Amino acid sequence: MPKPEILQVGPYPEWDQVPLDNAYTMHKLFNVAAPTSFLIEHGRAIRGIATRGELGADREMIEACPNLEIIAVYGVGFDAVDLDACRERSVRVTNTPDVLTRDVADLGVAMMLCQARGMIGAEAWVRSGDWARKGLYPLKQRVHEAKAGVLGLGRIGREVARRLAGFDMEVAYSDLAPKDCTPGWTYVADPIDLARHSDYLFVTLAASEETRNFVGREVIEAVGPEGMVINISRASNIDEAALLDALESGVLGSAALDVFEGEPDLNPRFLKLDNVLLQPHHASGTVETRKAMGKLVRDNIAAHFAGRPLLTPVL
Ligand code: 8YV
Repeated sequence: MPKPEILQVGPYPEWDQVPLDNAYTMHKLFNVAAPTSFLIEHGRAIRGIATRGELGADREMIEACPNLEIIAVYGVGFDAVDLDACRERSVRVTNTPDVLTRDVADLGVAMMLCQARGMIGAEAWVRSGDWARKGLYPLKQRVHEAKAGVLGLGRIGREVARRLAGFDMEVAYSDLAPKDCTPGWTYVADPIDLARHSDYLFVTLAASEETRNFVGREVIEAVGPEGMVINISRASNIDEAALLDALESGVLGSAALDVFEGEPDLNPRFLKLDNVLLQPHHASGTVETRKAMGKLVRDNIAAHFAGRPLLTPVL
């Protein structure tokens, strides 16, 4: 039996690449100089696409593979996969929920602490000799007993909220409706009210076309000059131009961001700001979690080609 042919959109760690290369004919699109002509030549043979959360698979790619059966996403977010194109062709889609939830929440909270306490600047203060030369480092912002808002109480939002409660913060959240949750977490229906109420606003919305720019100018301004916005979801959930304007003018105090429009080439305006903490879309980036994500991608693909039920289907 010939091995199924799979289009691989981005690189994976070796511990996933080796078993994938053994089980399938992997076409590594990221190593191809002319992807369009490559797809014209090989598209008909492709039965699966293995991609990453931020890379997805657009309509053009899906249409270039008329015999496509499955798209396996290495990531919980599938907003970059054209689900309509998949539905039209009965293409199955899987993602990697749950295994990354706690790492993403950990990084979100770490980003808040790092930014609030000015840890990056404090490190530079030590290394540059400013500590010895100038003395005490400027005082920073307290986290415990502050008000935290969680926008989107899904899997990741819940884990963020649990951690924030552990830091003795007051927790409020916004979602489409009140959720069954830990007593003491306050539901605030209107995101602008939530932002107004929050010293630290976490964006943990599952991204889709409906959530594009959900955190707009009004929400950002409501967080205010003393407040912080933390984004560990997708850049598209925030109006990035409004965020930059607010950070530059001081209308918003600070931000801690793991995701950017057009990443990894982020808007250079971010690089000039010292009130923003920048991370390279790394919230799920631990060895343990990435191994679990890779295994789930491989297990879903294997289940599909063996005719077994998918482990974590989206479609
Ligand atoms: C990954 C992600 O960083 O889960 C997601 O949706 O975007 C991330 O966990 C990414 O898919 C790895 O490339």
